[in-house]
Amino acid sequence: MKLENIMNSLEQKHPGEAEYLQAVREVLETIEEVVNENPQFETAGIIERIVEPDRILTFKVPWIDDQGKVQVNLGYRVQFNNALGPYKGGLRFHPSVNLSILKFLGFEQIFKNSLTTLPMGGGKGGSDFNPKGKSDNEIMRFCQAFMLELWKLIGPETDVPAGDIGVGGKEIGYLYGMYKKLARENTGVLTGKGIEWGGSLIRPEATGFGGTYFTDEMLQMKEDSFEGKTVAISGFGNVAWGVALKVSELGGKVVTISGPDGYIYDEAGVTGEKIDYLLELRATNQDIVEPYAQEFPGAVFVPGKRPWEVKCDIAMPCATQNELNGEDAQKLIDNGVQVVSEVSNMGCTPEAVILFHKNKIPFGPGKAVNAGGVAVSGLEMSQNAMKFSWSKEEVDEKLKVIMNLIHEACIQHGTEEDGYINYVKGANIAGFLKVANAMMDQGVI
Ligand code: 2IT
Repeated sequence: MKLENIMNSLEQKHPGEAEYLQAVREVLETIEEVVNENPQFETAGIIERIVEPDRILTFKVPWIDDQGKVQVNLGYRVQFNNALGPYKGGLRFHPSVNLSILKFLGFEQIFKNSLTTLPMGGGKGGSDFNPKGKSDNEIMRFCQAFMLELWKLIGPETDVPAGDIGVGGKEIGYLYGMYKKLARENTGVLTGKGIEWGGSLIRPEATGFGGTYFTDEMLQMKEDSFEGKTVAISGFGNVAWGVALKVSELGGKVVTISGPDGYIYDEAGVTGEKIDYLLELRATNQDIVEPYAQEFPGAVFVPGKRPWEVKCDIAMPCATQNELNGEDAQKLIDNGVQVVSEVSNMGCTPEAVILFHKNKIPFGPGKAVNAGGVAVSGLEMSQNAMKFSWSKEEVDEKLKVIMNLIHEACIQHGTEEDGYINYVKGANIAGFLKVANAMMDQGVI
């Protein structure tokens, strides 16, 4: 495979789609070896086919705000690859949303979903709608207007969206209500539903819990554990909340959370009622963490900065893409970080990842570390299909097994000659091989 040729042609076709090109380059660089070992992939054009989405759907979303003014947002669904199952992936509502970001997320989702071992293809969608400062009624009207277009494109055996940044249980409720009304059926067309109406237990916590289980496996490889460890995390929403809960259960101490306004340093640890408070913060649609410092004296608010300057044993970015750069990575390394695991999608820049690898610091990439979220979405689909629900313990046990399998796959494909585990390489190869083989089996479609 001529990696550079494929990248050059993609750059020409999609100029300026920085996040998408970054995600593709990272995968292609690490799978080059296995592609060269399997010449049938080249003949079948597997790489050229896997890097382009099957289709991209865009639509206009007009809705009426509380002042009676009509607002217009853009809506998207990127159906990337369905070799392993229905397109599956979240919806992101954030003003930064554009095609490059949704294509990077959809592309990552293919390999992540493959790693879960469950039958799910890859997709992603969303809108540039900004939930910040919106009333519940505005959010409901927006979700309904968004679904008025989206419902024709999705279905329980076709494409199953879920949440992502800006889309939690509340938004899924409004989206599902409108889908059900239009399609006249009660099916598992979205995951992350409420527990009383088809949702899976543990789904809200799953990304954070799964990420913590995976990080625990990484620590076990060093004959270590979370016990007594100081953990820096970013974000304060759906993902950070689950991480804070599980890390403290496993004996670690989370000392930071963050928002776009800055970060909180809480030396006493984000535990107990403070974790519940994170959910209250998220529910305000304000996207700020400063109030945490007023609520809990002893916690310090550091405006306009990221938490990676804090001395910690473990760093777990939980917010968004490229939130930890080369400079941040160097600070973490200088401060003695032992393990870094991305719970956000592509949370670290390529420069940061190179530094972790160079310094032989175990680094878990998002598509492996955060796969627990979509894995439990897959389990929600199974429960919906069976019209049955598993207990919290059953779902949690299945989640643990899946995270362990993903970790094993990373070891199998990512262990280097000196014993260092390159989790990026391991996850990409393991995720890619299944999809590529399925595409081979299914012909040129
Ligand atoms: O990035 C992700 O894996 C998600 N936002 C969850 C996707 C899902 O379908 O549960």
